[in-house]
Amino acid sequence: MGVRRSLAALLAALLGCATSLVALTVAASPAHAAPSGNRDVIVHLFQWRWKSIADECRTTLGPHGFGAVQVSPPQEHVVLPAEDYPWWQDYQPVSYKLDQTRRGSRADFIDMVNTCREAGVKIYVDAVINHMTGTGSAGAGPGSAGSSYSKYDYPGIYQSQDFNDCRRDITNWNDKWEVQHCELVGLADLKTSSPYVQDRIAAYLNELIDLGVAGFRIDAAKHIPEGDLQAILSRLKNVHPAWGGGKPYIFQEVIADSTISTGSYTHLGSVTEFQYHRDISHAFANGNIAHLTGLGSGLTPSDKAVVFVVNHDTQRYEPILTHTDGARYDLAQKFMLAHPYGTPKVMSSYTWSGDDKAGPPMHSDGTTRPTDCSADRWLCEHRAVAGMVGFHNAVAGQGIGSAVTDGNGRLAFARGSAGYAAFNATNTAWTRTFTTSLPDGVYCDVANGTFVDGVCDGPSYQVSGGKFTATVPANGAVALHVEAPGSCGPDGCGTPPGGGDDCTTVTARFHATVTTWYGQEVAVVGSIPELGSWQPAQGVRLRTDSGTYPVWSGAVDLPAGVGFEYKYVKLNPDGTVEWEQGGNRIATVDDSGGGCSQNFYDSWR
Ligand code: LAG
Ligand code: CA
Repeated sequence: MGVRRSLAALLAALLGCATSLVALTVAASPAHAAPSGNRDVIVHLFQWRWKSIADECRTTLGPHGFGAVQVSPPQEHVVLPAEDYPWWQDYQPVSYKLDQTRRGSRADFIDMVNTCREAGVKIYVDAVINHMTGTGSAGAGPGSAGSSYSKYDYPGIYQSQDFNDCRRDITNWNDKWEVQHCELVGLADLKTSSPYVQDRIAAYLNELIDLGVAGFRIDAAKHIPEGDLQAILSRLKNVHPAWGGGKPYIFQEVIADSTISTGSYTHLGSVTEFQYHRDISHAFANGNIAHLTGLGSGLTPSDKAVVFVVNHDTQRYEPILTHTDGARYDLAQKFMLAHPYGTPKVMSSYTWSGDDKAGPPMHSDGTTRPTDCSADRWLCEHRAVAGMVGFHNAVAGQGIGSAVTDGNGRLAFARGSAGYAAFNATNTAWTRTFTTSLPDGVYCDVANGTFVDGVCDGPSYQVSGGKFTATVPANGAVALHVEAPGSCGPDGCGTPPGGGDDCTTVTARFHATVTTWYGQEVAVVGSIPELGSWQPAQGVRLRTDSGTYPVWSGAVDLPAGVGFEYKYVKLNPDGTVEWEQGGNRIATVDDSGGGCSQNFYDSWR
């Protein structure tokens, strides 16, 4: 526990002090049009089961034009029941067997790769190749696929001579040799300079390539000397012909500091640009976005930068802007997809309360439950920004132009004549006439809806003489592009979200973290009839179970555009009711969850 804290502290210190750190007209599109563009957007389906990822590729990622999924590490990992099966089991490899992880079997993995490929979506594997297991898990029993092991001894793969001699934690982070040859949070550090170790790692990655994997995130890349990593990568095969048949896409996790820069690794592939994460997160958290046209300038060259608002580590150890920030966070992810710098990586998370080591929704044996975006603790926040992936793809190669701002918190810009997007990081709506280079026509607003198979599920706007007038919602956006035509109905077009677009009814999903004692129930009750008109017995009952507790969830259909107030209540078996403290929670029914849905993430107060 102390060691884990020190990783958090280290990350915090590093993050804190790092200095270096087309269609031409809007005529109807062809039937079942695959979204165009080069499809480079990555979504990190953190901790998802292989089968759930396959389903998501088919139903959502492919149709919306996502390019790739970053999947959690697929190799055999430690299993730690005494720690309640933390998510970070994955980052302690026991062997390179794919046979069984908490996310499914080897057959499930293969099926996922194939299903996603058929949907036009690549799989990028998180490759944990700097180290094996740590001290804390020594003697903890077999790995997830049944292999026995102890620290520095992994039968049939690695023995003591395959690890670096510095068998202690990294302490001096200003000493590059130490950062690369000593132990990251006590994890047995592989002697990556050894040809045998290089061959072994390359064999693992090549097996994945043979199965159809198209790229790799290199975990802890800066802890592997550049030359060693180059030797490993030079051994890799070409990828599946469906992906062009060239070398796999490589992006290296490098948290740059004054000792090791991203530039030391860019000759080997792309790198994660943590300074972008800090810049965009602070800007949206502070409502200070007017300067963001220049986001990324001075950082890693755009074609080598993988960019993100948040990742699975920063959302825990150094949160700036995360899912707990609601609309602003979704807005930042939408902005990332509208802006030209870098290759965007969208986060898809699950919630936890208390200890940040908490694993995903799981069964009692520590294996992961299938994803259900309307239940458990799965957030699926990538779905809320899915429409913007089409924008990103349609405007590829076009620079930023015609930028306008209104104070610090509002910014709109064109992407050539292919798209136009407006962002409002303030708490009041922004109504304005925008001047674009878009051809005249009617466009689908993909910031508040989606455009799939020729169908616009969102508001539409009429551009004439290059101009359109819109009300950009508080903490919201409007985004139009040439590959997503809209339609204007008898009520006109440009209706703000939730106010009368395709959704007349919105499925409101409540996810509340509430600690209860056995026998207590939880309900949401509010000012409108659907929420019981403030009568606890008529409210919407939420449910939980051992895998999801203390998160209680439930859904109810609400009329779009209606404002309401609500609170959570605990219902005692004797009929008495315990109300939340403080004022009422205030909300408006909109379809910000995508597909005529809306999510509420709350904690009992
Ligand atoms: C990474 N990138 O470089 C991952 O993004 C990050 O999530 C990994 O740390 C880290 N490098 C190692 O692959 C995660 C957790 C750590 C966890 C580690 C190994 O953030 O907390 O450490 O995975 O499971 C855990 C304990 C430590 C303990 C260590 C070894 O928290 O206290 O020392 O295991 O037993
Ligand atoms: Ca190392």
